[in-house]
Amino acid sequence: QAIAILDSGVGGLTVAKEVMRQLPREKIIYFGDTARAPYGPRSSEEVKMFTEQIVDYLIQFNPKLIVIACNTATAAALDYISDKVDIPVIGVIHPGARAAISATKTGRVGVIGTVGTIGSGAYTAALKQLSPYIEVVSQACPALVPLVEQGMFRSKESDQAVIESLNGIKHEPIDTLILGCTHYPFLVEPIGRAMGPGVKLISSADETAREISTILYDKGKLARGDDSPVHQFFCSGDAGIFQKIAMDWLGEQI
Ligand code: DGN
Repeated sequence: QAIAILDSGVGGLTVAKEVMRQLPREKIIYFGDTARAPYGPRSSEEVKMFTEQIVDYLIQFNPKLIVIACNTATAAALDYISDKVDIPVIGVIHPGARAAISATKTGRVGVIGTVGTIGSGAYTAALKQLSPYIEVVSQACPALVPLVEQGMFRSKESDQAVIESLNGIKHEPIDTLILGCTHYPFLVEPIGRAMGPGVKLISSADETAREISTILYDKGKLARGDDSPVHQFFCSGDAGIFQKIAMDWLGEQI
C-alpha cells in the first residue's frame, strides 16, 4: 500500500522528497493539480471541493495514508477530509508549527504563505495552541507560487520576487520563519539571503515525514520489502513541465 501525497501542483514534491529520504521503502502516489494551481487566491470552499475531488481520485489506489502536502488545502480541508475517509490523513500546518516551536529561542516566529493560508489564521492558531505566548507575524507572498510552477525557481525574476515579497517581514524581530507553503522550499536560497543569517527557516517537510513514520509504525504499516518502490506521479495540467520540475527537484527519473 502506498502513501498518497497531494498538492495544488509541484509544491508537495518538497514533502515527497523528504518522505523518500526518511522512508525509502515507502511507495508514493503523488497528485499535483497543476491545471488549477495556484490555490492560494481561491475561496476556501473551492479549495475544499478540489481537495475532495483529488482524494476521491487517489482513494481508488487504496493508499494507507493521505498527506495533504499543501498548506492552503490543509487550512481549508484537513478536518473535512479526515472525517470523510477511514485512513489517516495528515496536513502540513501542525508539523510546521511544531518544528518552529522547537527552533525559536526568542518566541518570535514569522510565517509566510499564500493568501488563503495566511488569511485562515491556521498557523497562528496552531502555534498558539502549542505555546500560548508565542508572537507571530505573517505575510502572504502571492507572487511566488506561479514562478515555481513555471519552473523559474533559479531565476533573476524569482530572486527579485522573493526580495519584494519579504520586504515587510524581513524587518520584524523574528528568529524563525516558517515556509508556510510547500512551494517555498524551492526558493529556500533566495529566501535565506533575503532574511539573513539570524533567521532560521522551517519547512514542514521533515516534521511531516516524521509524523508519517510515527503513524505507520503505530499501526504496524511501515513498508518492509527490500525492493526500491516504484513511485507514481499524476498531474492535471501539462505533464512535460511537471516531469521536468519533479526530476530536477527529486534528482531521479520519474
Ligand atoms: N503549495 C500550496 C501551499 O502549501 O499552500 C499552495 C500553493 C498554491 O496553490 N498557491
